[in-house]
Amino acid sequence: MYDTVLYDVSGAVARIALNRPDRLNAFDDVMTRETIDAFRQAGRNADVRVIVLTGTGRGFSAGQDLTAFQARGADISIGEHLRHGYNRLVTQMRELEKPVITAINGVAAGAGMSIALAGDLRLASDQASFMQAFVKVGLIPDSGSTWMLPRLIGPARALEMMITGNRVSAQDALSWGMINHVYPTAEFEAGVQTWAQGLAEAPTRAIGLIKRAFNRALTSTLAEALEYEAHLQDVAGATADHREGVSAFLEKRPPRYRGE
Ligand code: T3D
Repeated sequence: MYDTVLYDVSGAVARIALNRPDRLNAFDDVMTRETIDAFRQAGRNADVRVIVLTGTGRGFSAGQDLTAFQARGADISIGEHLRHGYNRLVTQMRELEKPVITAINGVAAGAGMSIALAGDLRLASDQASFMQAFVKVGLIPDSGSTWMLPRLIGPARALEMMITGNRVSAQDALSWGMINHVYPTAEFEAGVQTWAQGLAEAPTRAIGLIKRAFNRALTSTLAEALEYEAHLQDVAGATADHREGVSAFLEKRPPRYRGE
């Protein structure tokens, strides 16, 4: 269905795989468009309760395709290109009211790293690495890296990565708090699957509302956060999954959440 992205749904799990392996899944405009469309499709499908974004081959994504970049010439505004492409994708991933796992199978560089960080849960293979490659081509970090990276690993390490463009291993990324878990290569797929299955059986509406509250709280005062929590808790408290969770607890049985 797509030229540069593999999309499949198995049970409640949608898997989107960036698929330009000979370019380490660098983003050209087609792949950006198709990735956005695949997320839109997964968001609209009520049966889908978790989305996994990964890469084929040995890379997660090497960021902007520099061949395409050069072919564009000098008259195109990079800012406009970001607004219509990566910015939409990153916003979509953060605002989608379903959990998004980024399964980082290999190198994540430039905008590819920003997109890896935009996942709600970041799982990496021990072959993965992270690079704020922007400075190596005379650019500044974009696609959300300036916002996300210091929040995850603190300003000292974030700025060092940004101004040097040095590559950081999955193990260092884990110990710095950039990602959630690292798996030996042979166990990576199974580890991702276990997480995806677990989240697919979770109360999806509550997770969507948690994302909303979490995103808002990153830029709000305590008073605003308290009020927003109270508002969203009314919504969560009216869901079938909330009723099921309480019943299951009282009946001493595992809950059966339907994402409703
Ligand atoms: O307009 C806008 O929106 C601007 C937005 C900009 C956002 C950005 O992402 S800027 C940063 C762009 N990305 C980079 O600068 C990273 C470039 N790539 C690398 O530095 C290296 O490839 C890696 C460190 C990521 C991996 O190195 P390595 O040695 O494992 O692989 P390689 O041999 O360099 O790459 C393998 C192939 O992929 C190679 O092609 P070949 O020689 O086998 O035909 C290489 O050219 C290609 N490739 C890798 N990255 C890109 C790429 N082709 C196009 N664009 C790339 N970004």
